[in-house]
This record gives sequence, structure tokens and C-alpha cells, in this order.
Amino acid sequence: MQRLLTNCRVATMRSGSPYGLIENAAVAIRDGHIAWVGIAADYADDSFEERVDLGGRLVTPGLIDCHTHLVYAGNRAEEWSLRLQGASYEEIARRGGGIVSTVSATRAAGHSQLLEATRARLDVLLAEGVTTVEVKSGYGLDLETELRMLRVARELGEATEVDVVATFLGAHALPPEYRERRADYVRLMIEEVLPAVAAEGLADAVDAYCEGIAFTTEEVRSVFESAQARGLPLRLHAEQLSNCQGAAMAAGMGALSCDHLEYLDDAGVEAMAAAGTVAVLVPGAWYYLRETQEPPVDALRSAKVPIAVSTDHNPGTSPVLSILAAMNMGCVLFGLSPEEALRGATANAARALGFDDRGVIEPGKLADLAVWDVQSPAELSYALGHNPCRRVFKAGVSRNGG
Ligand code: DI6
Ligand code: FE
Repeated sequence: MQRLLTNCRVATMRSGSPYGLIENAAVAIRDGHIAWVGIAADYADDSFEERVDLGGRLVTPGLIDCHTHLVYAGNRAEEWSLRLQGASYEEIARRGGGIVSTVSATRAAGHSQLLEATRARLDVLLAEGVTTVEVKSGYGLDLETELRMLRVARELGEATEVDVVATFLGAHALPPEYRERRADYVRLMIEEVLPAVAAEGLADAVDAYCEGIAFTTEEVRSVFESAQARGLPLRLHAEQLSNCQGAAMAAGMGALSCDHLEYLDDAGVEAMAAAGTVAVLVPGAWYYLRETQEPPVDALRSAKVPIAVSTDHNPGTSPVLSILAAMNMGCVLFGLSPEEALRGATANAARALGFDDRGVIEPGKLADLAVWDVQSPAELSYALGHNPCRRVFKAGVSRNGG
């Protein structure tokens, strides 16, 4: 199938000019990939089967949400109410609430219930032009439920309209039955669960929660060594509530991304820069937890660490189901520019997931495209609660058919 998109403006996200913007543009798509992009008047080939007039609209790369916990059962509105009355996230976690309460609900849910609940959430993300989404396990914390969560993620990825990157997050929290046996739990993940996940090909990467209320740097390192031995790339929840030096450790092991990073120090920034590790900012969690310590955006910029932005959708700290809202929060709460926010949900999000075939509109890349009813690309992170996405192409195929 060959298709020419015309009468549009294209934010290619190539570096060199703001948004890599091309006015009066055309995009040629062939075999699911971008064949050509540029000023329409420069396009010579007229062998295309279909011309699509986009009415002057803006085209961007399909958006990429590179950090979500989309698979779970139940919700945590009660806990949220308690937090609004003054209870801290850590207190709730130490009292056996928090992540562990979602673990109970998820363990009790069957495959089809989880699939249905996750599908409904995924549809909300997709409506905003998302064409690739990362989905983590980590609310099972036992063999059976971790596998079930990852199978749900894989099943959702079989749909042609979105690519799902599945991440194994067995080291998310200590389940109650292991409260006095930390080392046994880490051993269970390394010796039983990770091998089963890998044997079934259920994970594209391995993540961990390195934090005072979760796992130590050394515990995470042992899980990561086992992941690397199986050829799985790494990412880490690091320095969210305190500085555990997790980012430096993960970057030292070549991690694709370190996420959160509110308490990241200069050594961590340098280690990430040296390794090319992407900084994934998740302002939704910061907003819901009413944090005050901001991630060191200036230091990340000066060190040229690529910055991505994501929803971190999860039922506890970030029930945000909008990548555009996360981009807006990245600007308002963390001082990103609208261009950095869009780059953070396209080119740099692709990098955080280890992709070099998407996130930018240029020849050879996948034709994952979103079409927006806006004048300027800055409008994508400007409004809240407004979805100007009008059309999505996934690998060149229009999501609404054709
Ligand atoms: N990501 C996480 O994995 C944890 N916080 C975050 O931002 C906890 C998620 C949860 O509370 O369920
Ligand atoms: Fe998270």
C-alpha cells in the first residue's frame, strides 16, 4: 500500500530546528514505513495509490507512553482520600496498603477480567495518538500472577493498532508473605519467576523499584545481573522519594532508562550521560503525591541526558490516563518547554524503550503518525482535558480502517 499525506504541517522531531517543523508538507508512506517527507512542492513521484488531504492539520510521530503499570485490578481511591487527610505514601505502604493492596486485587482477578480492565484503559491512551506503550508487571509478586499480567500485556500487543512493550517488574514491592524474608523473595524472582518469564518470551525488559520502601541497590543489582544474563535490557524506578544511588548503578549497567529521578544527584546525572541512559520524568506521580523536590532538569539538560515524559499510569500514585496531561504537567511542574515535552513523548520515549525505528518522522522509520487539529505543536501540551487528535496511522494503516 502506498499513500501520500498532503496539505499538512509536519513536526518531524528531527533535531536542528524547532520541532523539526515542515510547513506545506507531504509524507509518503510505503509498506508501513515513511518513504519520503518534505515540502509538498518538492515531491515528484505521482505513483501513489491514495492521496489523503489532511486539511492543513499537524502531523507528529505517534505518541509513545514509555512507563505505565496498565495491568491491575481494583483502584486506590480510598488510599487517595487518606493521603488527602495527611497520611503519607510511605506510611500507607508500611501499614500494608499501597502497592500491596493492588497486589491482592490483581491476584484475585482472572485473565479475562484483567484483560478487559486493561483494554479499557489502553483505549483511553490510544485515543490521544499513542501508537506504542510500555506496560509493566509488578502487581502479582508471585509466579502465577506475574505471568498472567505479562500475558495480558502480550495479548494487548497482538492488536495491530498499537505496539506493547512488556516489562517484568517482579522487584516492585515485597509481598506480605515475604515480609520477614527479603532475601528469599529476591531469590524467588531470580531463580523461578524471571526464568519462567524469559522461557515464555513474556518480557522485553526488566525494571525494579529501588527505594527505601522497596528494594535496595544491591538487591536490584542481583536481579539486573540475572536479567542481563538472559539478554534483557534494564530500566529502573530510581531516586523517587530518596537518593539510593540507584540511577548510577543502573546506568553503570547500561540501563535504557531511569525513571522519576526527583532526588538524582550530580554523580547520577553524570553516570546517565556517560551511558546514554534516558531520564523518564513522570510528573503525574509527583503531582498526586504533592511532592516538592523537583527532578534536576537543568543538570540533565546541561549533561545532554535525553529527557522523556510519561504517564506512569498506576492505581496508587498516578491514575493519569493521558499522555497529553503528562506532557502538560512536565511543562507546568518541571519547567520543560512544550518542545521538550513533545520530544519526551516521541523521539526520547522511543529511545527509552530501545527503539530506533520510531519517534521521528524521517525516511525508513515506521509510519506511526498522529494527526492533530491544532495550529502549533505547543498546543499539544497547552490545554488540559482537550483531545485534538483526529487521526492515527499505525505502521501506515489508518486506525479507523483503511
Ligand atoms: N511507580 C511505581 O511503581 C510506584 N510509584 C510509581 O510512581 C508505585 C505504584 C503504586 O503505588 O501502585
Ligand atoms: Fe512506575
